[in-house]
Amino acid sequence: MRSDTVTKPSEAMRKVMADAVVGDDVFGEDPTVNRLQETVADLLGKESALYVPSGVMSNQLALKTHTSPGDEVIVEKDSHIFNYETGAPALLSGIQLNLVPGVRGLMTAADVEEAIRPDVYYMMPTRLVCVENTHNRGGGSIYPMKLIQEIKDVVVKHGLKYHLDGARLWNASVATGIKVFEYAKHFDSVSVCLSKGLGAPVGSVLTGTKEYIAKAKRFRKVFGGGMRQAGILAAAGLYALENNFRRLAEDHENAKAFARILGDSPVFEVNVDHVETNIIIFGVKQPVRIDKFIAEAKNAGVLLSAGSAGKLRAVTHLDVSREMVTKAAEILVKMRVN
Ligand code: TLP
Repeated sequence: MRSDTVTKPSEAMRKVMADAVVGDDVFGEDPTVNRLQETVADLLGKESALYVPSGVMSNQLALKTHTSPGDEVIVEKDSHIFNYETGAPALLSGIQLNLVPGVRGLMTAADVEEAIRPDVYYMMPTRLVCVENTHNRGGGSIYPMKLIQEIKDVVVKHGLKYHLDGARLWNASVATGIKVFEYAKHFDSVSVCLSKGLGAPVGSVLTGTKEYIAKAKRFRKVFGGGMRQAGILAAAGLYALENNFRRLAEDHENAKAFARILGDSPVFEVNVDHVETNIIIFGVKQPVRIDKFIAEAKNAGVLLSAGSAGKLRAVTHLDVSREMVTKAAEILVKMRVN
């Protein structure tokens, strides 16, 4: 339960990978990659899409394509782009991030507007606002549509661009019943991952206008992301979309069941109402070292990861059943914490 990135391709997924029709995607000749790009563009209601190796590359291509060196980009302080992308915005795009604090990852439109730089020559120009939905460090929290719209109003008013890190947009959509294109339509660019809850071994897709994606494609090559017979991987992505999208509801139920068991114990601090999708962020009431707790849980057979600010993170996915998450929660509850 460290992450939904740990899933392994099923037999059926491996079969479609083995059978995939392929070509050289750097020449645009891989029919399976092209089909995946068209499928995701259609699903998100965007003109064009680009298959890339990872969520980090997808987000970083988005930033690179929207900005010029010396620009500033507004992100939430717990965002993946700021915390887990190894300083890539500075390294690859020469840009600066302006951090806006959020509640469970959600920024307010007023805070975003406040962070926008005035148009004076001695300040860096704000170019872009990024939102993460669902929000990873926020505990899989979902951006309400009203908030997405309110931030968009600010973005439009100030002539900025709007990017969505939708690594787990699928989860938001299944949890709310709001179609992914309804979310995507507010943004200039949207990145989605196939290798999280959908269970593909590799791959993310960046979407936007034709012109934007053509520019991003050039940078993909610059970043070393031009792949050759990538259809073998894209086939897994197509399989994942067809077979593993709707079932995310099961992961959400399992996450709630896991949280309920922890919540009933006096040892853990967890707000079950905050478990909206497949991520559970929880604390231990007694003072403990998180790394030590993670190591002890591992010895007891439960794999967890660290959340933000002294918290633990568990994630449900298609390789853990209700039975397994129940057992995992029971093991944690019985562990001696010291
Ligand atoms: N997140 C990983 C870790 O990097 C923390 C995880 O285990 O959850 N955006 C979001 C919101 C993400 O959660 C992740 C991965 C990415 C982007 C990056 O995707 P990859 O790992 O494919 O580069």
